[in-house]
Amino acid sequence: MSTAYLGLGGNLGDRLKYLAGAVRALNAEPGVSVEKVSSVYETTPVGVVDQPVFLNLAVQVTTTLSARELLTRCLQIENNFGRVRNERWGPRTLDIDVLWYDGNVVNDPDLTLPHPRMATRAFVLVPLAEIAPMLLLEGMRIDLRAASLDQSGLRLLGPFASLTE
Ligand code: GSY
Repeated sequence: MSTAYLGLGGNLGDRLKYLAGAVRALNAEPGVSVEKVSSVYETTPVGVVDQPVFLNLAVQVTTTLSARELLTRCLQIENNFGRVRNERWGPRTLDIDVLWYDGNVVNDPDLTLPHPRMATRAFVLVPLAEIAPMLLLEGMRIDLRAASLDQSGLRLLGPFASLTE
């Protein structure tokens, strides 16, 4: 059994409904069990800034799938939620990034682990620090790394369960 952390986000349509549906869909995947879900944050877009604000959260899963199989299932769930891949950094109904998988380091064209941009993104690290504060990224605890980032673009909406029940 492996442990993985995923970052979820979206900035089109009923963002909360898509996030809730994605968490449910992940948990319904054979070989995947969602163990922890962070709070939901509304976050200012990073990269292409002229687009709607995002909702972001992080989840911990345990899984019997390989990292690549898990990535494939995440891409399938994105597609099922109407994700259309137009612009690389553009708006999307749902994005699911595999952030970390058992501490594995992978540098393949289709999969990079840990996720290459997670260390500098407050919209990834702040939710992740809630559910995995002691996780080490390049030898530094996630919660300390998150605390060192500018969090002015983040607004805590509340616990996932209370927003989606
Ligand atoms: O990498 C995920 C998609 N994405 C996001 C996001 O999820 N949240 C925020 N705040 N900005 C983003 N820019 C991109 S691309």
